[in-house]
Amino acid sequence: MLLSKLFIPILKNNPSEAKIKSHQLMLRVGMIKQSSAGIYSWLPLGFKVMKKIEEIVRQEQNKIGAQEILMPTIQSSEIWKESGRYEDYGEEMLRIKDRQNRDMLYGPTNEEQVTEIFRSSLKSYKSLPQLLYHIQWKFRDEIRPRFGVMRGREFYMKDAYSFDISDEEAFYSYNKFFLSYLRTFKRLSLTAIPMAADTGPIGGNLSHEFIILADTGESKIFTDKRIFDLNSNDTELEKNSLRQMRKKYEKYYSVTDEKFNKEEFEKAVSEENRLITKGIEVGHIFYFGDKYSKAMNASVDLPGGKKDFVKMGSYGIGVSRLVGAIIEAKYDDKNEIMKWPLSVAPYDIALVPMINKNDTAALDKANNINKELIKNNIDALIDDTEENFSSKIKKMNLIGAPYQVIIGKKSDGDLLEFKETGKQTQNISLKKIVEIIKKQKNSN
Ligand code: P5A
Repeated sequence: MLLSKLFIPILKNNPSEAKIKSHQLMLRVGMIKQSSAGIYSWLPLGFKVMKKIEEIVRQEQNKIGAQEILMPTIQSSEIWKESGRYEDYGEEMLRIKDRQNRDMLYGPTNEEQVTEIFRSSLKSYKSLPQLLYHIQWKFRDEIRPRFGVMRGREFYMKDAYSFDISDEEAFYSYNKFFLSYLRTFKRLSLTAIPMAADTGPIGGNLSHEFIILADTGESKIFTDKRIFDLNSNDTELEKNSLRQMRKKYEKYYSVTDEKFNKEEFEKAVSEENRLITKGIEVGHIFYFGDKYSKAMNASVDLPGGKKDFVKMGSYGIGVSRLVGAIIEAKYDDKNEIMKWPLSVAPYDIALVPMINKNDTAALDKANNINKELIKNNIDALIDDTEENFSSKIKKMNLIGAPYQVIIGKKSDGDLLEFKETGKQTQNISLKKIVEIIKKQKNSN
């Protein structure tokens, strides 16, 4: 892609309305454009990153056997009246009337909708377990939308739902999502820690938030530092190993503020291991048994002829929030350098030819390099503008391709001036560059 053709409205300075670095960067490099409070259009650069995150989330859901569906954004109020949440949800719910004067709403979440699908489709325990998910826009009329995509009113969520025959089977499903979340966040190059959390308007009594550390996060957390040293490489989906995996995490005290108890904390964690800090909630999982299935009469026939309500859980990842969360974790705002993990970077590599008037040699060379990169599925952004070198580099640092090639005096013949963003340059061949990037891509 040529930079001159890219729809990328870059701003010289940080917009004054943005208070945190992710919001600043996203507006500055034109990843998003605000439409109204907490509602954004996604421009090419931002959209590309969000789609890559979505794809990783999707792959990890599929790996645990969850099946993708797509439910509507607009829901009928009837099912919410059945569950009892129509009134309870309060002002956060955007209520709409259709032309027949029927009460509709823009879905803030989909427990009711998916329970309705389940109850009208499946009747026997033999069809269980079922894990269904979709990736869809949600709307919550947040009282204080802020920090850009971090707390939006309209936001993109992956939400999954599990249906099981018993509590024990349902915990197994819960643990599958627990593992899947650890793997998803790891592929996004984030350290997300599971913390026991409150269930709020979703309900139930078992819940974990997945939180990444950040001063600008809205969640207050109390944790045993040693939980950060756990590096789960588990892949095994077998019941017992999943139970062990969750136990490994739950061994360390780690809770959000609603669950905090000073006495318990001080008893469980020695002084030198205590960490009280803030974080960003990037995912949240819940187990609520028959809360919805009972209220909405979603039952299955059991082996002996009896019926029982299915046991359900729900599992959310903030896909649009993750774009901001990754920036919070990876943006060096002092030096104005963004380092996207290659797995979600808008471009794999930036080619920066030093172009002099009427001399197209460097740009030609960049275009030739690009041909080879395309053959290897490497996505490059070429700065074909005639701006001065330092503003070119500044811009590319903000856009944040993980690798850069400078095509100037030092890129002589076969050796190219190459660097990983923010690191020392080295002079290496194109073949070697392709190797480095491919290897990194394959490791994800
Ligand atoms: C779980 C899936 C639920 O809604 N129902 C379906 C459950 N959980 S949740 O915690 O309320 O939301 C899941 C994740 O969505 C993100 N999120 C948001 N992102 C941006 N702006 C918001 N206003 C917002 N609200 C929630 C979070 O990442 C949260 O963990």
